[in-house]
Amino acid sequence: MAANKTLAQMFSKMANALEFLGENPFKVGAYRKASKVLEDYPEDVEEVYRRGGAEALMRIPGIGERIAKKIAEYLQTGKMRKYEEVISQVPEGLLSLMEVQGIGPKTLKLAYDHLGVRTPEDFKRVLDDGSLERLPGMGPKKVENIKKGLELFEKMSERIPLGLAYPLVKEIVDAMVRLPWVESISACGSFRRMKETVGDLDILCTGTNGPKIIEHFVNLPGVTRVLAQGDTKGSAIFQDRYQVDLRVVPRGAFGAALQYFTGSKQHNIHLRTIAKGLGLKISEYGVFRGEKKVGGEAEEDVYAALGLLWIPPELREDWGEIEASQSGRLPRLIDYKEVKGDLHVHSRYSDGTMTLEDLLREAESRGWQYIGVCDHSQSAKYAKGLDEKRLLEKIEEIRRLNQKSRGPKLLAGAEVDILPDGSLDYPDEVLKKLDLVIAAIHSWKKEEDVTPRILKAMENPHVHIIAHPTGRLISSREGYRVDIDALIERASETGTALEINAYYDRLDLNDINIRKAKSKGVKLAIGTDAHNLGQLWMIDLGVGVARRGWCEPEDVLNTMDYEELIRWTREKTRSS
Ligand code: DGT
Ligand code: CA
Ligand code: CA
Repeated sequence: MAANKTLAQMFSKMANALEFLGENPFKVGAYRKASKVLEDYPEDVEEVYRRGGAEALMRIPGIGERIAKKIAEYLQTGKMRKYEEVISQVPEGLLSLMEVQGIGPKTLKLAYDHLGVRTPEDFKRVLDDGSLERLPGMGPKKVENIKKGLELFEKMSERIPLGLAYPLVKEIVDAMVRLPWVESISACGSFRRMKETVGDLDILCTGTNGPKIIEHFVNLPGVTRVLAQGDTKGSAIFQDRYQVDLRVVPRGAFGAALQYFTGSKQHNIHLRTIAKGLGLKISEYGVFRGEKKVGGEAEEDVYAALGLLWIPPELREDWGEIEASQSGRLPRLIDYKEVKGDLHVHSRYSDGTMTLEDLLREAESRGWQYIGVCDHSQSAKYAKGLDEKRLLEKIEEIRRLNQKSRGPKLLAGAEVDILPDGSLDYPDEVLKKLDLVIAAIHSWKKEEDVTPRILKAMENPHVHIIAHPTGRLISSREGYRVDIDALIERASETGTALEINAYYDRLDLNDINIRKAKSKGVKLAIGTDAHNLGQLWMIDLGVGVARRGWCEPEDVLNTMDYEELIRWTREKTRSS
C-alpha cells in the first residue's frame, strides 16, 4: 500500500502547485480528487496495475485516463515527469506551507505576487508585521486562523516523546474495547515498538461494524480535529497535538495487519525478502502462496510461515533480530511483569511530594517488593537536598516503617551528587549506612569534566548505580555529552550498575547504549525518578527501552527479590 500513499501525496502536491501557478480549476480538482481516492483505496494500486495495466487503473472511480497514465509511469519508472515539472516551478519551502490548515495555495499566491514571499521565513514575517493582513481578501480573522494553523503545524511536525502519548493511547484503546462492535484491538507502529519518540499513533482493530467503530473513534473526548472518517479508517488529532489513525480490518487478517503496521519499515522489508525467497508473499492482508492465503489471523502465522520464531515488537528494527530468530538465539526479554520494584524515586524529604507511607502503599498495590527512596544530597540546594542529619532521620524512619511492614520494604537510598572533583556529596561513613547509593551529575562548568568525574565516582565502592548516565533530555538539547564507552568499560570493571532512568523525557540510557552495556556484562537499574505518585507508571517505559536494548531478566537489578538485591549491593561494595 506504500504506493497508494506516495501517489496520493504526489497528486495532492501537484494540485496545490498547479493552483498556485494559476492553472485551470478543473485540472486542479482532478488531481485533488485522485489524491483523495488513492488515500482511501482499499487495494494496492501496484497490484491493480500488475493485473490489468492502465486500463484497470481507469476502472477505479475518480481516476481518469490522464491520471492513470501518470500512475502507470510512476509504477514503471519510479518517476513522474509531470510531477517534477510542476513542482520545480514553485519555491520549495512554500509547498509544505500549502498543507497548513488555513493557508493553502491561494493565500500563498497572494503573498508571493504582492509581498514577494519566497520562503516560509518571508511568510512568517509578513504574517507578523501586518502586511499580509492588509492584502485584499485577508483581514484579522483570516490571519488569526493562519497563525493558529501554523502553530499547530509546527507542533505536529515534531516527534512526540513516547511517555506523552502513552497514557492517551491506553485511554483510547480502553474506551474503544468497551464498544460492542469491537472484537480485538491493539496499538501498533512505533508506539508498540516502544520507540522513545513517536510520530503518529497507529491503532488496529477487528469488529463487526466498521463505520460505527470509526464514527465513535472520531467523536472520542479529546479529539480536536477529524482528518478522515471512512468505513474502515479514521484519523483524528487529539489535544491539538497527537495524530491517531485507527484501522478496522477483517478478523482473518488481524495478525498480518498487526505485523505490517507495527513495522519497523526496515524490519518488514527484510521479512519480505525472506518471503520472496520462499515463494511467499506477505502483506497486511495475510500470507499468500500464489493466490492462496496460508495465514494471517495471528501475528505468529507471518513469522512461522518464514520459518521464524515470533519476534517481540520492541526488537523489530532490523538490528539483528531476524537473524537471531532464524538461529533460535532470540533473547528471552525481561517482561513488564517481572519488575519487583522501582530503584529511584524522590520523597517529601527532598523535592518529591510522596510520604514514605505513600510509597509503601504504592508498592503494595503494584505487587512490588521494594522502592528505592533516593532523595537528593546536601549540595543540591535547589532540590532541597538532605544534610547528614536529615538523611540519618530519614534512614531511621525507613527502618522503623520496614519493621512494621509485612509486605514491601523501602530501600534507604540517596541520589548523591558527584562533586566537581569526582568525590561524593556525603562522606563514606554516611554512604555506608545506606541500602542504595545512586551517584549523579547535576551541574558542570566544563562539559569535558563530566566523563572523568563519573569515572572517578565509580571508583568509590559505596556507589551502586550511576544515574541517567548521559544526561540527555529528549525534548530539549540540555544535558552533557559523555564518553559512553569509557563509562561502560569502567562500570564493567567496578561492577557498578548503570541506570535506565525511565522518566519519559530522559530514557537514559537509551536502547543502543543499553545493548552496549549488556554486551559488556554491565547490570542495568530501572528507576522512574518519580517525584509524585502520578509518575510511577513510567516504570513501563523503562522496561520498554530495556527490551529494545535486548535485556534479559538477569541483566536488570529490578527483577531481583528484595533479599537478593540487598545481597547484591553489599557484595558490590565488598568486592570493589
Ligand atoms: P512513526 O509514526 O514515525 O513514529 O513510525 P512508525 O513506525 O509508526 O511508522 P508509520 O506510522 O509511518 O507506519 C506504521 C507502520 O506501517 C510502519 O512501522 C511499517 C508500516 N509501513 C508504513 N509504510 C510502509 C512502507 O512504505 N513499507 C513498509 N514495508 N512498511 C510500511
Ligand atoms: Ca506511527
Ligand atoms: Ca501511521
